[in-house]
Amino acid sequence: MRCRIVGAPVQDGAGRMGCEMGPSALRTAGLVGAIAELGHEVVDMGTVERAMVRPAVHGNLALKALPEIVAWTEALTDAAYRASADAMPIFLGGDHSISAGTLSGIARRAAELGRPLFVLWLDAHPDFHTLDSTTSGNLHGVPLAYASGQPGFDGLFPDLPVRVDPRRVCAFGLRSVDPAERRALTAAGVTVHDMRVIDEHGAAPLMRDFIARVAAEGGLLHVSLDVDFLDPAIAPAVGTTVPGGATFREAHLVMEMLSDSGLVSSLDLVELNPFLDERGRTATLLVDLVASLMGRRIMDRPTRSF
Ligand code: HAR
Ligand code: MN
Ligand code: MN
Ligand code: MN
Repeated sequence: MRCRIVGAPVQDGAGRMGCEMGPSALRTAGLVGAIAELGHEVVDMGTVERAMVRPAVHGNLALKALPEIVAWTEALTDAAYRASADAMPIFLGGDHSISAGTLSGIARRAAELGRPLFVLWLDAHPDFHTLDSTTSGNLHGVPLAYASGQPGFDGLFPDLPVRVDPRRVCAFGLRSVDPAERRALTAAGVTVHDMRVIDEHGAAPLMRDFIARVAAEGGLLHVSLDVDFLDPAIAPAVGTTVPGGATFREAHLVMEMLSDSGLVSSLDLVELNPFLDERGRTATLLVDLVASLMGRRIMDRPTRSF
């Protein structure tokens, strides 16, 4: 596999500063070496530069840093489209607002390849607010709604070249969903495997079904991994911790099953706030999760062999 690392040091979409340091921390924790060690070709493409900020106004006065996030989305859409030309891009956030751009660029790429794009959204939150429905005004709460063509972004965010079909999105690990998001997720047909569902069924059968769906349609699969998908006890370096998250083994199992599937074509690593970390342990855990996704195994054995 050929991988391209793309730094996206965005922090204006989160409620507190620090995610800007995410790409540095992931590089310091040894991301490139961990991937190369598994036999992949890795190129670190460096850091995306924000586009020029233009004034942007909206009736929702709670919105924070709208012009800045619009400018980042512009730049990241283009970067994601280009980085996915002949390789698997790994986007280093940055808060989750980067996915407005990464998803949009990847969706355009998938459409040109004539492949349906599936999205696995690993997160405590669905990030399915519109500019009208968010009450916090933090724009890391909107990227999935924007990229899947929910209304109200027109004229402010870049026009979507191609939208992500929300019926091909699986939100996995949710445990903090606002009422407006709940209604919109259901109406849009997003598959929601919240923690309640994962507790009852286990992660494996849910993942197996989703992976089978992607394979059956010959799809590409974009994985968007928010640090708060993980339980705060193992991943403290995030501004929006929610108790009851994925355990160490649940998270690794998801990555191992994705690796066995061979379907993952792009990845976001988002919401890492190194200022809140404890001696790099969250960054190190993320690097280990990426290694599992890229083929590191406990024994030399895929899950389907027994
Ligand atoms: N739904 C809440 C809001 O819109 C919380 C959003 C928090 N988002 C993230 N990314 N940390 O998932 O403010
Ligand atoms: Mn998120
Ligand atoms: Mn969120
Ligand atoms: Mn989250």
